Amino acid sequence: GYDYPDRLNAGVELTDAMVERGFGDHVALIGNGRQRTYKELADWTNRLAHALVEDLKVKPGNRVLIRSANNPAMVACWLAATKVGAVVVNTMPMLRAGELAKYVDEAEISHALCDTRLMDDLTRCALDSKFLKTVVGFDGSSNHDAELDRLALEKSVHFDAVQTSQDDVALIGFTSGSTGKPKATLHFHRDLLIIADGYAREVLDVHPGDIFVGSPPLAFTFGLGGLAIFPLRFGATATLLENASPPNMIEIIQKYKATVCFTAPTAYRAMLRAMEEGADLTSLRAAVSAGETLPAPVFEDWKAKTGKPMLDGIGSTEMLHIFITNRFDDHRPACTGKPVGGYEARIIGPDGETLPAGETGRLAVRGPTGCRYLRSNRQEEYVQDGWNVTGDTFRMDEDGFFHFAARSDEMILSAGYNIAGPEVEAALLAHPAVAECAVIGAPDEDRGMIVQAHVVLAAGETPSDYLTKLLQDHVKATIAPYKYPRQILFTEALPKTQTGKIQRFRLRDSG
Ligand code: 3SK
Repeated sequence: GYDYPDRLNAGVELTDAMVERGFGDHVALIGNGRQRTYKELADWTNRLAHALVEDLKVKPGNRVLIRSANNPAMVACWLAATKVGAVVVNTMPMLRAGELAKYVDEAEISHALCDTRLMDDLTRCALDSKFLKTVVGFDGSSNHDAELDRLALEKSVHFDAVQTSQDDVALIGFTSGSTGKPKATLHFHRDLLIIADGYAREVLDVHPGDIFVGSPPLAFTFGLGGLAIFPLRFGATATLLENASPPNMIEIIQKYKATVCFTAPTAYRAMLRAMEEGADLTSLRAAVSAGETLPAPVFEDWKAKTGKPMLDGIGSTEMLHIFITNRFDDHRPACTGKPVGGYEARIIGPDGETLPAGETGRLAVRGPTGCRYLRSNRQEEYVQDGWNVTGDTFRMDEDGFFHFAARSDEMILSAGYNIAGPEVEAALLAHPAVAECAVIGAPDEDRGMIVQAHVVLAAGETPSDYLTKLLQDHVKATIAPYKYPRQILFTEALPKTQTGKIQRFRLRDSG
């Protein structure tokens, strides 16, 4: 268990408490050309907290939206809002007015803090909103002062944070919508610390010398944990990139000798290519991969080039962060690993019964974090008898390792065969002509469904019947032949969420 005091404010724990613990002079955040120590971060967030309470009249429990790319100012705004007892909704910069309006209505958001470069859509959303009454700009670029910065400027660096209790809601995470409408999930102050004191401490063994880098948006709980909570909880340093393209990440890793990276398999593939061209990424001691399945060749290649395993893990916005993971000393390729300490996992059948090792079924988990949807009609679907029933299909082997098969809605039933789309994807990706791919089931008169692959070709390759046949034969030679894609459609790009997850439902809908 976690022995937190009843009164607990995660914003304070990650700032002022770190200064008290002796990390004041240590660099907490790097981004947009500046570095901030823990003392500077504590002072900054306290001044902002005064402005939120005194000027913007934010009250404990108010829902506060933050709109920004990953940068230190976004982290400071989130921490300040947490200190004043607000419930924060972090959002991605690419959301448009209509999408923002859905979040605002669903979470009844009253205040918004917005990078001034991103004001247009939010202002438009606020014009028609019955909830959102206060929108204020902050300077995310560190180049000029915006309204919130000016309000904060003269304030005291001491702030008596709201004495929230450990199970007051601190954060609303919206699911990324890879299967449709985003859902709001609630997380307590203690949950924000549990993911650090559990996963990050046990699996990553974070220490103050660590330098974090990565691509997931802070608006996605994978990013908030990996790029803000984990480094700040242990006195380490977070580098924040507004544009976390693989070349930018590679540059930062080399410049700061980053030690921990959070990103998805596609970026790791780009890093592997960069290493072949001379990039030195050996400073990375932990390469965490999540969000998409990690193909075995990427895992193997990484291990061969760096001598270290990649840490594949699965989490969910509902559970806040990773709950099953590979470990440095306990891992297997093409495998998600074992539950994080404190979590239990089992595979269940259609009636909720536990399936034996080796059988494929839905993954159910329980542990110190769990799903609480804001709208209760969703709750019973996800939480059954205290177990969180994720939308993923897994198999547990005899040694207790969990193996991903598919999201439950990615299983393709074709002529009586149950085929996991991601397995076909992994086979296709192992062919050098394939840059990216997504496999779905397409309706078919004879077979009910057929396996249909949408393929983005590698540079220099051109679509042809010959290539189609070549890829089909390659899949037949790699996995059981009945799984081969009977239809291959070549495309320039795959539809993705803003967090980079492939939206297979869009391919299904357009079919
Ligand atoms: O596996 C994921 O997609 C995920 C989602 C939310 C938080 C953490 C992770 C790894």
